[in-house]
Amino acid sequence: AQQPGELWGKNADAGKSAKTKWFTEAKFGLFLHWGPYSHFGGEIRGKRYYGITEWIMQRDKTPANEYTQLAKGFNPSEFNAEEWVNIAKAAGVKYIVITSKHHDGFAMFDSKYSDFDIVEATPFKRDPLKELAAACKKAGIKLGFYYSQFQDWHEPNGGGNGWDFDNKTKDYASYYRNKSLPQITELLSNYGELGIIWFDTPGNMSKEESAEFMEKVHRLQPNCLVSSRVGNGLGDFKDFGDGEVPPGVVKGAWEAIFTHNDSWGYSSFDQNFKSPREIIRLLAEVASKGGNLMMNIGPDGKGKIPGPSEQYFRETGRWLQKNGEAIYGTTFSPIAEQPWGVMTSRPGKLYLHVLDRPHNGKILVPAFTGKALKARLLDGGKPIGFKQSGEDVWLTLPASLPDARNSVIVLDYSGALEERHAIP
Ligand code: H79
Repeated sequence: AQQPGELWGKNADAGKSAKTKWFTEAKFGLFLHWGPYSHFGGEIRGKRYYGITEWIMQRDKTPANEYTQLAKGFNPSEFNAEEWVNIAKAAGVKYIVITSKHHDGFAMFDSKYSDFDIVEATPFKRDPLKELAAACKKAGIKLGFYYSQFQDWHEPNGGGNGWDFDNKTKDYASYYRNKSLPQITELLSNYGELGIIWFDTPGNMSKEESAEFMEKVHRLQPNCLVSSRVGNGLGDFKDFGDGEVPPGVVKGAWEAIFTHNDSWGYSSFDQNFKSPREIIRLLAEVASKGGNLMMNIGPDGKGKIPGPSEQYFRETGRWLQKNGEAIYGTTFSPIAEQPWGVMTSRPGKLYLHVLDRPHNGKILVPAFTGKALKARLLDGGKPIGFKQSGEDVWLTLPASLPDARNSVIVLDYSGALEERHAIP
């Protein structure tokens, strides 16, 4: 298990290299899961599946040829890339990662290496990834592609499908050679500059195979980052488990991934969307530990972003408009989490994210080895009274804070803050 303050992996470069700089500064990303499963929305062959809908084929044990037939109903005629990117921009995300091929094996782009793609296998005909790439470029948002490199339930030699095909006799190498690696080449050749190839579930890949995928990406686009789920300890940044935040500070380039409700793909009956309050506080927590939050939305089968997702992401963006200085480009808190909230930092500044105002309005920053110079509310600039004695800084909050979800105080200081991730 990761220890507080520990550096992730041998390949992490502490986020300081030119290559990962944009990523470690970005702090907030948008994940998009979109494919034929979005059209099914949790229901296939007359049966409902609660939980993660992008797994519906596996949960239903739908035969590959039948899934292919049903996928023809996927026709996202209302898709508008600029509309999605507008929402992303308003939400304040700095990058978007979208499924180019999930475990069902369906390519959301025009592929020469499989006819199970959106252009050939559906009435939609357009290449949505082309349109999204153009809209992202225009808006200055980095784009990444999720690609399921091992699992492919459509292919006899792809990983995961044991209901149609025999897992024991599969020739995985031929699947990598004939589909997975060629499609990676297409993605890196036809969609401009990419920020990330986001691999997932490496399954039984060997270290050599994981390395081959990583090298392929870097050969085609040296600046493109690779997620740690390429497998076998490789990758340019670390992803924790789905919906997992590490217990303490982690140094290096990393990401926590969450989905807005309880499914990655669109579900017609999952309304358990995280409120703006939950997103804003999670973002602060993850930033205080030194990472990015990539939060997922599942657009529906018509190509629309669900109303609550749009609304709650836009509201998160309104908070970031006022408080972004305490998130973007910051690094982990040198001082452990406190009863009232968490901290982020940059040279000379400590940002106190007040998540829970104590009734008497007094908050303590302990183990403070610098000299406190000035304190003010980030939103509005109102000065905050403080008193330092030794390593204790006490601040007195006003009776009413600008935002009950998270009000940030900027504490300017001189000197150096020692890292005190565990305070006795
Ligand atoms: O793309 C999203 C997920 O589909 C993918 N990773 C994120 C980013 C993912 N792949 N595997 N898993 C998540 C975990 C799979 C959990 C499972 Fe199950 C438990 C698969 C089979 C048992 C849940 C329950 C899904 C089917 C039954």
